Amino acid sequence: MSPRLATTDGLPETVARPRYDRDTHGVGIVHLGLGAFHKAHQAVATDDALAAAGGDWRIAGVSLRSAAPSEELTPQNGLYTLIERGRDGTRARVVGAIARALALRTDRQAVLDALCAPETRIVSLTVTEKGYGVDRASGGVDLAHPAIQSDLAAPDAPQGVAGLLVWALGRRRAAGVAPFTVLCCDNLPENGHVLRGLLLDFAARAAPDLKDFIASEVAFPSTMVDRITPARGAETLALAEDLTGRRDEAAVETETFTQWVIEDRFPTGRPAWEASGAIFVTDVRPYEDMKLRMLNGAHSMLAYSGFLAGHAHVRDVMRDEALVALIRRHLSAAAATLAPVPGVGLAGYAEDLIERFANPHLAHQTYQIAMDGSQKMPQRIFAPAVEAMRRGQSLEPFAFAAAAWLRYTLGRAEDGAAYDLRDPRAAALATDRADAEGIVRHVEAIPGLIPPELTADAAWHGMVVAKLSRILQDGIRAVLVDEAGSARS
Ligand code: CS2
Repeated sequence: MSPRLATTDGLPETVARPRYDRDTHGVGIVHLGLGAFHKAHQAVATDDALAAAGGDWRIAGVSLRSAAPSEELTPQNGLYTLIERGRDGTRARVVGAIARALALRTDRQAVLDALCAPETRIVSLTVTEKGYGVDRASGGVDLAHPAIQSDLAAPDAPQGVAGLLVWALGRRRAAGVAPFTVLCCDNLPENGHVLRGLLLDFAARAAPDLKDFIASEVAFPSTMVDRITPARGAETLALAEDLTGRRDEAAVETETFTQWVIEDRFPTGRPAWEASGAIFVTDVRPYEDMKLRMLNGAHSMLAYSGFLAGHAHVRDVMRDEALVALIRRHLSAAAATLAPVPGVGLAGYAEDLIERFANPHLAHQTYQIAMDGSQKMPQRIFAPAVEAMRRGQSLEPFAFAAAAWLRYTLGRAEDGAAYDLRDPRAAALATDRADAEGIVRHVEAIPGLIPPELTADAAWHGMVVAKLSRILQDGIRAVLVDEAGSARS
């Protein structure tokens, strides 16, 4: 059996490794949400920045729920293998940016100390859309969210994002330590703004004297983050061992493409992420909308319809002609809702997405993307549908995506096999109604999910009902073929 990865000594020449002396760089970032996406994206950019420009910018990674990430990384001194898989081959790289890996459950004091440390100048986050506890309708806290409930009840024993950040900002202020910059890296539109709104509302309820301080002193730059990162499987670990000759419990695999657009507002400094290709701009919104509506919108559409049609992976979807036609239709409809994106040609962006989705080496599950639809559909499908309506453009592609999602929320495949919806609003989505009209009306009545512009529009409603009704009656395959036919004509 190969030795476990714990140092870069003796790695094969073909494996890239940190081009800096890890021990001479201190920690400057606490990252909340130590999952595959962070390890494939921001930690890699930080590794590049450290090599190019140095600085005390290594990362203390924290997982808020599971202890597994820290159990995997700690025996490896924070090192892990990043496997980048493109059409032209597979590369392995050992990343050194993570200095410490902690779990809130088991290393609570160390996490709190790291959040309060004067050396911590940035707290970044990838906790998924549902992790924040934002009420999207009000922009404030979601009082039904378990972490918000527990943090409001016991603000001095914080468990969730809002509680931890507000508590730490309060402690820093009391100790005369400058606040950290808060960098949200999840797929939410205006993600910095959303997180700011959440913290202000949380502070108003739990620590009112901090509200104005947070409003005026803490920076929340927005970012658009992009790298397709499948959930890790046993094959990932086997491949890492093959490529490096080391066992690595923390290996991740991802595509070769990576993109990061960041609003340049870091009063407490930042790593030289531009060394890794990050673009700094004053307004991220056009890039975020492009990515959320085109990449993520097409992803959600293909995940629901592809899963129902029996495709386990995105690469299988890309071998299904009808679905590819629908992805193209979706991408151009989504592109038509966007404001111009500086420096980006949307037709070329769409072609690149088709290439990326078709990557034969990535086992990216449709079931993974299908997770948490209630948290994803608003920004990916409903917001562009509202914009398309304003512009007098066709709503068909968005109505199809909505119908496929609604069919998926029923929790059973066409052969009757049940699957777990994996959605925090699963209970609200569940209905006894089995007819399309009943299902659509039920979901339209859930507060804060489908925008009123859509629910009030008879044409939209009728289109979704008709498409869902046809899927229920004739099956997804028949509808895919029909929709693709009209997409091509
Ligand atoms: C995907 C994203 O799981 C999903 O919902 O659409 O995780 C997607 O792969 C990333 O945003 C790509 O950057």
